[in-house]
Amino acid sequence: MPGEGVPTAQKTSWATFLKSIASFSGDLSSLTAPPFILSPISLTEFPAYWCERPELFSAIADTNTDEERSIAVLKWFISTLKGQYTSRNEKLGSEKKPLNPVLGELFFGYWPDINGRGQTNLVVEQVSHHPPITAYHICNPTKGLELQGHSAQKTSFSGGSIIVKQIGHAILTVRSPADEIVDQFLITLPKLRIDGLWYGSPYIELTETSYIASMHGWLSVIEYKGKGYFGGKSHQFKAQVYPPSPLHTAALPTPSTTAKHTLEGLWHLTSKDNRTGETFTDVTTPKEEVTTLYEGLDEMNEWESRRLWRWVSKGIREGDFEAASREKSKIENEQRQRRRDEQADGTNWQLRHFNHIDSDPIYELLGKLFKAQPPLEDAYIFKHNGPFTYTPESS
Ligand code: CLR
Repeated sequence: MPGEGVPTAQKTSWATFLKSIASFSGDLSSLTAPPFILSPISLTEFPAYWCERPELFSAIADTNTDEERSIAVLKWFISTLKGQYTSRNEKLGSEKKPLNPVLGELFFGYWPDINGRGQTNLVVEQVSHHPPITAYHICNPTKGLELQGHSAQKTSFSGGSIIVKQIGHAILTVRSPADEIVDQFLITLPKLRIDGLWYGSPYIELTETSYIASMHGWLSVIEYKGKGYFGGKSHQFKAQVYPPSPLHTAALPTPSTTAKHTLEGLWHLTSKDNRTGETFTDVTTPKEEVTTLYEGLDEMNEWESRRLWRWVSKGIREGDFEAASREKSKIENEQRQRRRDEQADGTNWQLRHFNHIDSDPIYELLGKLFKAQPPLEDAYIFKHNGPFTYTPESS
């Protein structure tokens, strides 16, 4: 039934919200949404989804050949999708509108070293507010693994759904114990469709294609399909892994036309290797959520997401939306004042943990493997060399 998931008192405001989305494209974060759809969690927490299966991340380092490594990266990537795209439905009942991070907002976390997998650390910073851009750095120094990326969205409306084009990419670097680069992967991100709006219970379906290109020429092409396609199941994918072309051994190789591996299934449940019939991914087991370094909000730096938004989040969690909106206005006014002060002083906000570059050379090089669109992209590079030890003061 239309509006089924919408509380009676909010039906009108939901209809107004849907109308405003329909006549709008660009930055959804600025639209006012009815209370029932608000999430108490900021987008700066989302990069943690990359590492909720830390043993699959660390397993990338425990491979011997370029081929094995490419498969391990694909397995880890596919296994992150359930967390990235369905966890709000599981935790909050449906997809929700996350808190729109302020410029300079931070999130720090880690996954502990268990059974020799090494500790994995996460640093996130909101590097732009208009448009919203989130940069992240995830590293496991013991295993020589580093994932660096940034995330932004362009939204539009089509056929009753919100279409979200993901802007940004991630680079995964694998280093030897002697600190030499063993491999490097360019990871692009799928397109999202947000369905179920009419019913007031939005959920994400992934569409089109994303890629993982390795420095040695291995290329994974991942296609996404939802309901209404073969078999009618939600959350289907098919990944084909192409070896480097033998004709291009010296220069950057292009993929040969036949795939060496085909992996297929449902990204929120299980998938299998078509050739061997063996299970490829299985995300039906529990995942490991990130641990924040300081549990108590008072111990955190004032720019840390959970501390910065604490009263807004509390209001949303407890259903006190007046308090939530009052506290949100405080944060927004403070931000506006800061920008005015900077303008008056002729200064600029300084990023703390990332440097912006206009064009990412690794994106440019590896993107040629699949004719990346656009051919050039900017990026945010982690400032700190070597493992970064976080303290509330150092942030
Ligand atoms: C952010 C980067 C993560 C994956 C991810 C998952 C869910 C996406 C989110 C990204 C961006 C913001 C997003 C969200 C789902 C809904 C939300 C598109 C891509 C929009 C802004 C809110 C829409 C409001 C409706 C729910 C009504 O790695």
